[in-house]
Amino acid sequence: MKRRLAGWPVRRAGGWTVGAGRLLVAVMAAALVVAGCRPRAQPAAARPAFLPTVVSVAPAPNPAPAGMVWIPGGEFSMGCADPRGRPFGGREAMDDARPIHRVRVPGFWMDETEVTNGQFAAFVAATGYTTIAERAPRAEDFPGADPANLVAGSVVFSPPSTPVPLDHFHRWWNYVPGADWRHPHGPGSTIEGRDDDPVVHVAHADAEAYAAWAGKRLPTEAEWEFAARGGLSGLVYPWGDEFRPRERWMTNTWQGPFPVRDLGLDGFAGIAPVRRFPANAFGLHDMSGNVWEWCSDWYRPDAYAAADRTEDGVVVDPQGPPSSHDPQEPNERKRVLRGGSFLCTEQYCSRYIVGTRGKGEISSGSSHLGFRCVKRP
Ligand SMILES: [Ca+2]
Repeated sequence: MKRRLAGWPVRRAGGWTVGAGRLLVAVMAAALVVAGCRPRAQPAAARPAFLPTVVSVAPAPNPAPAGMVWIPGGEFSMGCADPRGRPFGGREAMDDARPIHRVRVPGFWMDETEVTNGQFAAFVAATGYTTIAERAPRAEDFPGADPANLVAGSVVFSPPSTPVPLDHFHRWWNYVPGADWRHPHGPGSTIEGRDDDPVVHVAHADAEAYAAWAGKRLPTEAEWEFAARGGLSGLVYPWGDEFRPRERWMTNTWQGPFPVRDLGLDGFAGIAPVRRFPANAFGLHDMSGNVWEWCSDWYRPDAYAAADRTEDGVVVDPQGPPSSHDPQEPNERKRVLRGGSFLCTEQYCSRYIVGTRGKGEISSGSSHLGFRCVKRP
């Protein structure tokens, strides 16, 4: 619960105004064939750390659960090369996404889209579930906290009116009492008419509760990246190497001066309903941008180096490290986030790049964090 209040600027309900509209927003193409598997074609490029992805050709089990697509499993190179210097590569080295290493995952079904408000509403209607953002923080969990701050709420993107230094996210995020999945911008805001928007303001336990109700679970980080890469190897995005192939917008991110004004040139200033951008080769939408997605793994920056490997150097079906550690905030327990959000921009955070990693304190939701689920046969 610590992150929910500690250190956050708090904007009182009366001080929040909802803006107009959706404010917030191969190396080797060689014929490597192993039993039951085939490689996907790769563009010729020098990516020495990436080996071809090998996708299982075993038939998908039937029938597929509603709204899910079969991810055939296989073996791939997981991780991200330093993106700095590339167009839209951003300013961070992404050290926590290395070493690039070989990973094998079995086949699974994955939600075609992020879980929507409509789907989450069905879960709440069936179970009476109350999300963490809707519960008042307990005084015993926050010793020394001002009781006036022990109010239910969540973290909301709150753009400043004038440019600010990009030195700390507190300049554009506020803890807003009354913000939750039904009121994504705070009191007075609504999700009416937005059933197809991804649900946000869900903490990790909220996402797990939904998944359990649906007979599913959250993806491991390895499952998520294998699925996002769509059988390709080492490419920058789930669809290829160009951010806008043939000038087409492929993902919902931020355009304009961050964090002051989102121009929405991709069609959306803020969250987009699901399925508004092309699916990747596995049929998955929004694996880059729109909202961040919870994974099941604990976050550690050294997780890839520490993972157990077979004699041939493959990490098999990794579940993540046994505990969390983020040197930047060592007292907080964090799980992995993937995919970036509508706030991503090369000016600040370029985690729309596939293979990059995010992290989130487990009891905190925010206005750009959602999830999708997976299921094995
Ligand atoms: Ca956008």
